[in-house]
Amino acid sequence: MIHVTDLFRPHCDPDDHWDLASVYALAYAGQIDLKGVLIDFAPHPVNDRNPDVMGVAQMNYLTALHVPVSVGSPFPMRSRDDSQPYAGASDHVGIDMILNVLRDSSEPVVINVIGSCRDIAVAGKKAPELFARKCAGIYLNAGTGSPDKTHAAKLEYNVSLAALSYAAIFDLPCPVYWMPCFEQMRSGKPVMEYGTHYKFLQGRILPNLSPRMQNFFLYMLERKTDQNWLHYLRGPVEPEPLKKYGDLYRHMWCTGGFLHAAGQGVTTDGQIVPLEQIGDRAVLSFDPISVRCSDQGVTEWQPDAKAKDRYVFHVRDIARYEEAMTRALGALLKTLP
Ligand SMILES: [Ca+2]
Repeated sequence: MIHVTDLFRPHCDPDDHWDLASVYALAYAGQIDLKGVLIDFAPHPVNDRNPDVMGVAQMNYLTALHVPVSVGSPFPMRSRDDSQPYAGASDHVGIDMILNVLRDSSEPVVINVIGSCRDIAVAGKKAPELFARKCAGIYLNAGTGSPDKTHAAKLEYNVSLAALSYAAIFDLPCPVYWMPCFEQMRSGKPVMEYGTHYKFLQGRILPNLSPRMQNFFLYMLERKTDQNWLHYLRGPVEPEPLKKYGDLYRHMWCTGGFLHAAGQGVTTDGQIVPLEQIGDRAVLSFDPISVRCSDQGVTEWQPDAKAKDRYVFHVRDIARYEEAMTRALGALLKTLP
C-alpha cells in the first residue's frame, strides 16, 4: 500500500492524522505492507503549513516500522494528460518514489488518495504501462457520488484542489475504487448511500488508546509546531487536552477503503471481518459501475454489472453505518502500541 495524504503541521482537517494511524494499524498488524507515505506539496491556502513529516516519524517510531515519506509536486497539471516534463528532480521526488515502489514490488500495490489527486494522476501519466501492470487499485477519496448530475456539479474540497487531476485518475489503466466523500454537498444528511462521510465523538476512541497514541493525536490537535515530537510522544498524557478534544466530533471519510484494501469488511454491528466471510452482513460495498468525469471534475456514472475496474463505494445500511464505522475505527486503533 502507498498512502497519499494532505497531512500538514499545523493540521488542516485532522482526519488525515486519524487516517494515517489507521493505515499504520493495518501495517503493524501485518495486514498490509505500507511502502510509502506521500504528502501533498501544500494545502490550499498555504498559511505556513508544511508536510507533517514529524507525524510520520512518530508513527514509524511507535510501530517500529521504517516507512519512507516524501513530498508531492508543486505544480498543478496544465492539462488532463500533463506528465510535467518541465519538473526538476526535487519537484518529482515523491512521484518518482511511487514509481519506484511500483517497479520494485513483487506484488501489485494499492494506492490511497485522500487529499489532492495531483501526484497520482501525474505518476499515472508518467508511467501508464507501469500502472496497468503493478497498481492493484486506487482508492480515490474525492468527489460527490450523486447519480444526479446537478448535485455532482457542486465540487467537493479534494476535487476543488485539482479538478483536472481528479478527472485524470478516471483515465488510468488500473482499477479505481471511487469513494465519493459525500453523495451531495450540503445535503444536511449525515450519511447517504453514495458518500463515505461519517462522524464520531473523539471521546469514544481517544481514551481507549495507548498513551503514546493519545499523545500522537494531542500533539497534532494542539497544533504543536515545536521540534519535540519524540519526547512529547513518550511523555505523560495531559488530561486537559484529552478531555477538551474528547468532547469534539471528528468528521471522517476513508476508513472503509483502507480496510477493503486489506481484504477486510465491516459488518452492520461494526465488526471487522475478512471480506470473503462477510456476505450480507456488510455495512458497505464497492459496486461495479461505468463512470465518466469532465475536465471540470463533474462525474456521471451508472451501475454496470460487467465493469471490471471501476467501483463505487456504497453504504448498504444507512442507519447503522456511522456507528459501525466508529466501532471499527476504535477497534483498529486500539491495536497500536
Ligand atoms: Ca485528506
